[in-house]
Amino acid sequence: MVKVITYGTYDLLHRGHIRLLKRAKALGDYLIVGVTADDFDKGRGKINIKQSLMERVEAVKATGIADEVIVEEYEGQKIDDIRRYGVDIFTVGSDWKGHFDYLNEYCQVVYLPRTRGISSSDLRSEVRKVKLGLVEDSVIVRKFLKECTYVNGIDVVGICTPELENLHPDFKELPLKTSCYEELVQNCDALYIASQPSEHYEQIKYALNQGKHVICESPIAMSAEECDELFKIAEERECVLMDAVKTAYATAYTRLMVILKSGIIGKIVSVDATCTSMQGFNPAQKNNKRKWNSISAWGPAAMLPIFQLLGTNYIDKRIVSLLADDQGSFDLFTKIDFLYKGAVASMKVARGAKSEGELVVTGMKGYAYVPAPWWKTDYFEIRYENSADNKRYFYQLNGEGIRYEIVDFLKAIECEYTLGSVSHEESKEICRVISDFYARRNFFSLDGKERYLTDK
Ligand code: C2G
Repeated sequence: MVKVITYGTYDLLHRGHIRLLKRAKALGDYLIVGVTADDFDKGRGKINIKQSLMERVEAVKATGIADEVIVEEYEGQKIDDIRRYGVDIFTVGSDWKGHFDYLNEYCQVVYLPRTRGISSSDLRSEVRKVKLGLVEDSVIVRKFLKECTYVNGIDVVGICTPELENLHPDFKELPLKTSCYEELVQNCDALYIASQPSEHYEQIKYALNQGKHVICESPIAMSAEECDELFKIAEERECVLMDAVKTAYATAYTRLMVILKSGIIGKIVSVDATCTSMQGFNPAQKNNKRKWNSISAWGPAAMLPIFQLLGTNYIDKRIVSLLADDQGSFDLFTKIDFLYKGAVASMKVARGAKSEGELVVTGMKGYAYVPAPWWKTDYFEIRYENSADNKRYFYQLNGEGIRYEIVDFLKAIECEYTLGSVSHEESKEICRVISDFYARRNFFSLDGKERYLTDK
């Protein structure tokens, strides 16, 4: 019996795939089809696949051409499969010509001519593109714009920023450039908002009421109540409202959360996260007005692992800040301690102070160590008393997580599946902590002059 094997993603199964499968089958007596898992595809740069792995496997099965369907999960699996199943022929479309010649050592390699005029990418882009508007001109928005170019199905149509005359050249090509927010909203289906946190609530509310989807840099509002209200409007209007916290979408971070929840380090007793960056901030300069302060710029990312591992129901917290001036809206440094039933957590954030930006999760059997800068890492370690038991984990990180954040936003808009990386509860608690900072609840000042301490 001649055994043939072929691999593919098979997204939105089309006649090109079916012709390939039929010809592959005709090469022998038994056909094995390897369907590529989402994670493996992500690693090789295929990110916005429309169908889930299950749907794609089912679609291949439904053709009735394959004798056996397997899942391709890791680099190098092809060699393992060829040996394991005693495969005689490996085949794939001619778009891969030469790429798999190394398999000749194990079996015969056949490249079949690719069917012209059809592809999953064409089918994907036939789905109407989402017209996206950007709010504010800043470093993160420029990164977001760049990442949009890697994602199918999104079309950036314009930008709104108060200082149009100083617009960064990266945005010059956009069709619409305006300082009128309403005009931008009118001309798009969805918005990416990265304006000042104090502007988020009004801007999001307006956009949602116009039936537009919103992804907004966290915090999405300045109080838990406002945050709740926005999610309610989004639900009523059937619009997507999502926090943009890129770390929440970084593969290493999401894997770390899952691994820790599986109990690999035992019961978690402490989560300690530090994020500092002095880039783009000069304390001597007086025009830091439109600059995000430490708690807004870094607070959401630092709170994320705390809330995702220990929940949002802490018993108490203490906020300690070093403020830049008498009005006290700009914190150069902030440290927050959270007290939970059976655990503690702390976060340190700073734009006017420097520290090691690491994440450490303490467990009763071992600990997780994520080196700086942990919020955009591709690597972490699980460590134990006996270092021989230590494990290292590596993952591919594309676009600091922003690329996957955009894919997730699009999936949410199309009502398919989403990763749901930041829950409403987490989003709301982030807003609450930040509002407590401004209201000086549970607050100490480090300047030695003020002492605020009120009940939570
Ligand atoms: N194909 C084809 N004609 C088309 C489109 C695709 O013959 N018009 C073939 C491809 O060459 C491939 C198979 O159909 O052999 C599946 O295509 P994809 O789902 O696009 O998978 P691909 O990314 O090519 O994965 O590691 C190699 C792979 O797993 C192949």
